Amino acid sequence: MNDNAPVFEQRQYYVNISEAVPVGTALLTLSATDADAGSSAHVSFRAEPHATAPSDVGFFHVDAERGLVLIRQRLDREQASQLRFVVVASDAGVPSLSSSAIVTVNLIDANDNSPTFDQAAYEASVSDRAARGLFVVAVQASDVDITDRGQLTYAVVDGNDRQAFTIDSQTGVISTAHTGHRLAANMQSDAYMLNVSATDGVYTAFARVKVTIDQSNSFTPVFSQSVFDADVTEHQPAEVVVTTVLAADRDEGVYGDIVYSIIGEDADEMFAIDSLTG
Ligand SMILES: [Ca+2]
Ligand SMILES: [Ca+2]
Ligand SMILES: [Ca+2]
Ligand SMILES: [Ca+2]
Repeated sequence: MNDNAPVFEQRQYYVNISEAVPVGTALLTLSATDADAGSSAHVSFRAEPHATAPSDVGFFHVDAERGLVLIRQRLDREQASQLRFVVVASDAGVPSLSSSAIVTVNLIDANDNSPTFDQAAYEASVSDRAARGLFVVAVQASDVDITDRGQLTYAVVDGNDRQAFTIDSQTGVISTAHTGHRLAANMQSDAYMLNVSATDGVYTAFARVKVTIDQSNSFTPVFSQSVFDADVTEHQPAEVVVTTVLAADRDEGVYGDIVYSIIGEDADEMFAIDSLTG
């Protein structure tokens, strides 16, 4: 006579397993006892949805006879960190009696995602008067793997001509390694194009950082002499060279270019100056 339902060894099963395990991995073995005899004590197992997470049961397969629970679908901790389902043990009596237990599976994180930069490209500018160690820009990457949070390492992998900049490997803050004046002098073009990386130790992401050096106008042009003497005889035809004046400007680029002009009543009518050559 079937007057006893199977009894699970545990009412609740808690299992920790890596999200990285392959399909077919054994999760646990269920065990239940039945106090009857014969077919009334023959126990078989199955899985059913848990009311709070009805789709979770699809990740698992239960071997009815052996009570072995296997992983049936790839797990992903980034989708769900905990899975829950019900297991039922039934006997073969007539009528059949059964009991149930709850299985809770905690997924352990594996590093299965690359970091990603918050922006694919960053832009910044620095004055050519900047001091060494000045903040330029902060790049930032994130990683959905919880064990990689706050563990990313940053580096500049390309474009850092003459080690012009440094990056804090922990924070992603880029700052000047030289004075702005040196940076301007070192430049191959009008900007530095840095390629930066963020890695979790296995996967690496990249982003571009364009740093423009703003040329400042620091110096006043200075004439080579404070007074230029020139003699002119009377009745000269027009366009005879009287003298050449020369000035210099220590700025680089357009701020170092000199334009000459004559100021003064009458003088600018009687004399002309080549604005480029003096
Ligand atoms: Ca029974
Ligand atoms: Ca994952
Ligand atoms: Ca990762
Ligand atoms: Ca993960």
